[in-house]
Amino acid sequence: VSHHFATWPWQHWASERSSATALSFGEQHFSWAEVTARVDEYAQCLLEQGVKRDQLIAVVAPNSIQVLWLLLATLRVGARYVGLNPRNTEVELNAQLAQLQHDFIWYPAKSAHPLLSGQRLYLLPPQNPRLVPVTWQPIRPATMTFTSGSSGTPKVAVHSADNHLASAAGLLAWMDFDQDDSWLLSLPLFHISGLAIVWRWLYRGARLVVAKPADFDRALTQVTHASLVPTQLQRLLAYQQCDPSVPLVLKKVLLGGTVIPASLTEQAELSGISCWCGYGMTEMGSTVTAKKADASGGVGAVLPNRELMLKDGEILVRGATLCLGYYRNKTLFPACEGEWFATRDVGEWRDEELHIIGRADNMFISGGENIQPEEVERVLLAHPDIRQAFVLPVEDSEFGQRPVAIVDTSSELNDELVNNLQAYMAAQVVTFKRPICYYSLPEDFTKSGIKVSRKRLKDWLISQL
Ligand code: 4YB
Repeated sequence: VSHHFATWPWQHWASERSSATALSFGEQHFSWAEVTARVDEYAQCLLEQGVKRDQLIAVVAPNSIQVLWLLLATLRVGARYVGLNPRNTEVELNAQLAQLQHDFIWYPAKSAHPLLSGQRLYLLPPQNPRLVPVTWQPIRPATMTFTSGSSGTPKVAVHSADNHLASAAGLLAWMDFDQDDSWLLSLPLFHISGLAIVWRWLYRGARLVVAKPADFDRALTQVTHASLVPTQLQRLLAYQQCDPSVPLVLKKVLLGGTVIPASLTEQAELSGISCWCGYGMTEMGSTVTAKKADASGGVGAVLPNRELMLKDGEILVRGATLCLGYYRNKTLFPACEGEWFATRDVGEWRDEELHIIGRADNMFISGGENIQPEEVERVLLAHPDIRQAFVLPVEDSEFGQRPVAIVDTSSELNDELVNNLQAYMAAQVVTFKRPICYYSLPEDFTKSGIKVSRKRLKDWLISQL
């Protein structure tokens, strides 16, 4: 067993450390006793609107304190939480909701999508202060999370509180996070990386910081811990450089979700931020392998409560953090055929450390030669002017497919920079792997959620040809 909670974690901490600060939101602070009282109030409010155990509450919203209360209250009444990305189009959201067959929906009053299906929930003060008791049963389904679904339609991974707590326990066995430390809710609660922050907070009984969007950059300098995708860390370092007088409380960041350039973690360490590199996925409740950042491009070793093996190069995983299954048509389906979950990632062990080669689905063939786009992207990312890089195939009558690059650069992508990039690549990679042309990454890709979707990039690229 990876945890010792005989009740909801916030109630556990309310009895152990009742007046310790559990949660901060701007100038507002809540002790564990206050968090517990607030969760019970929101839980009562859900019950009064007809929410029952095992029902599904869909939440379409960016992070906010309300979404956090809603998540905790949903767990409290034995219902299930699923977050959807509010930046998705209405068509995408309705397709996702149809797949979920949710019972209730919540979105903020000022939502861009006020017409979504389902019985709408309201967060109002409860009429009746008495709470119908529900017992803490950590093996039951608690959250559902859409996978990033790089190929095909996204699936919905179902996790129990035990799965999430096993994930938190394993990571925190390696990465220090003390009870008086604070972790910023720095990634969305509709993604596994955001949910994992909440469960680490609950596991440790530490402090969670929720920031208003306008305060996010400042909040990031004032917490001790944050989970970031590499582009967020890049932005933080740029922000620090603009105003070095802002003192940095931040001491540890957990990075993940995509390739983590060593040049980035080296720069962060110079600002006194200790970086942890992780490799993980939705199905495994976030991080699977991790290490303290160093000069190698690997993703470290396997954390406690997870197992990992390679089969013909593919990474297979299992353990206490693996989801209960996928949810479809109100039914739970197994996430894997055998005991192991096949990630579709290709990896390799070098000196006791896992290295990610790339996703099997991303590989393409040019003139009979295999190109793993991530390999080319890693070289591009090492160029000082490149912040983000994607290599995608375009149809070609002679070669079948050829690689093109879509890059986010720190200065304008003009002819001079393109020539410079071409010369740089010519010195680094074999001819057939060199991008035949360079496109500038459109801005709306960088600000829409946690990672850039290759499927969307491909559609955009086709529209440019
Ligand atoms: C990688 C990769 C890597 C994932 N190199 N490809 O709490 C955390 O672990 C966390 C902290 C900061 C930022 C993100 C996280 C995550 O959870 C990331 C989990 C995630 O990205 N899940 S996902 O389902 O959306 O995508 C999983 C896929 O992402 C993997 O199968 C890999 O293909 C890729 N990926 N980490 C290279 N370090």
